[in-house]
Amino acid sequence: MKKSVIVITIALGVIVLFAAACGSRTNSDGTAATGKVIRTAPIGNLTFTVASSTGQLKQGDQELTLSFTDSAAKPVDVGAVSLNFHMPAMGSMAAMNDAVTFTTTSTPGVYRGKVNIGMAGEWQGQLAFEGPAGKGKTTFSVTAQ
Ligand SMILES: [Cu+2]
Repeated sequence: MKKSVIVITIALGVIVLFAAACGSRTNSDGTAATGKVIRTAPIGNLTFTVASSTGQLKQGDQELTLSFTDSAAKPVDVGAVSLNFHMPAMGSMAAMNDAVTFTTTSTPGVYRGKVNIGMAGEWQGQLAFEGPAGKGKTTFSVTAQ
């Protein structure tokens, strides 16, 4: 009797561990879960989406997901991407530029990014791509918390 209770407890523990491992793997490779949307807008005839686990840009180090999709919401490989967060000079404060460092994921058209946002406030995202889908460029505003 005691033995079977222990076996069931261990089995449940293993299931929980597997579920946790699956969840984190899906998130870190960026294929299925791209997180919560920070900003999505058209770029050329595609749509870009910047997302993170919180859905908000924040001051400091963070990870973002950037994806490009067509009108059917299918990811599109756009080749090389760049995203710079720019804040114009204000009074005695010099202009700031915090560029995102991107890596590709197993899904073409979905990129993982790392950025260190220097301060809270209003930033201008300067986004561009160049590659198999041609060239695209846009800017968008976003407030860092
Ligand atoms: Cu500033």
